[in-house]
Amino acid sequence: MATTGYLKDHPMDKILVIGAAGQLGSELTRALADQFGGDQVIATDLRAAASVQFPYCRFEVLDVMDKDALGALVKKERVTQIYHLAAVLSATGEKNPQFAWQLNMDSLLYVLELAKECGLDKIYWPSSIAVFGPSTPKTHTPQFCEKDPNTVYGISKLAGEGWCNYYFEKYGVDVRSLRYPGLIGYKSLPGGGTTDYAVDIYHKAIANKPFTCFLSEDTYLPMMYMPDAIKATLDLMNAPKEAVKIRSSYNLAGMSFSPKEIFASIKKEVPNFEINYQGDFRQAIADSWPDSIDDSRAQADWGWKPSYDLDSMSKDILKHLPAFFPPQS
Ligand code: AKB
Repeated sequence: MATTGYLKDHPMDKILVIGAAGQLGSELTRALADQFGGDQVIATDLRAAASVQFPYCRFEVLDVMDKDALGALVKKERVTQIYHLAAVLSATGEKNPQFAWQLNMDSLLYVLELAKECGLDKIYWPSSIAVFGPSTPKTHTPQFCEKDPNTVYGISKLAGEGWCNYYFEKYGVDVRSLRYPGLIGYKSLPGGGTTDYAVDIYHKAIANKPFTCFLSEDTYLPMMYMPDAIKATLDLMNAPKEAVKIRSSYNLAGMSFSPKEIFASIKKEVPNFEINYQGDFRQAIADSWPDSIDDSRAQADWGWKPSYDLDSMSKDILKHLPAFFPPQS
């Protein structure tokens, strides 16, 4: 129930998801519709064609860079919570840094301003392990440590964390955030990240085709299976306000593995599977990120605990993926 601002007397939560058709959005929107009811959730995306993905909730076309359209929609619908998921990710961001900065930063500031102006109940905004950089401790990376991101995506996420904390401290905006590791799911495709290989590899495995990996075999990265990421997001958003003690963004860990290890895990289920390695510019990005994350603050503050490890994830994905993405011959 909305409790603040112009929404004081609003009897129901109304959730706006920006960038709902993306990898995280398409699964999180479903979970939000399950929690709040489909009529209370508005999925939005740039493309009208994305509406077919949301038969279970409402859908509106929205360009988050259109500040006036965003404000008008929030006010007309008496939105109480915004999940702002639209972003240009690490690999795509390096191809057009100016655009990545503009989209990632301007859209966040529009949402935070709107939250302040309208007294919205809660805002969710994802951060990433990309906030870390070459000077960051590489293993069990702590919550608070040196951060010198060297991608425009990482720079924008680090600046965004600062803005979230600022709007909380200065204006009391209840904004919550997680530093996601690489997210791996079977229901949707990733778009332009450095960790995308760990999704693509399963598609090749079910198609019985060899996989060419753009990272070297011993490149460890923090990763998480999508059901864990959805659970973490809802746990954080449903936690009492006082429990959320970090208002920049929480470290979050699921598992950590290398291409060699995910290949071995898949090979247990698909014995003929083959891999080869052909590095590209994403290797340097991966090398600047941590191998593994210390998420003890998330555990202590709001009880975070992941459920999946590499083998249980592989089994689950290989079982369900063909129904979502039939293998191409
Ligand atoms: C990326 O690889 O850019 C993302 C991320 C780790 O935030 N998946």
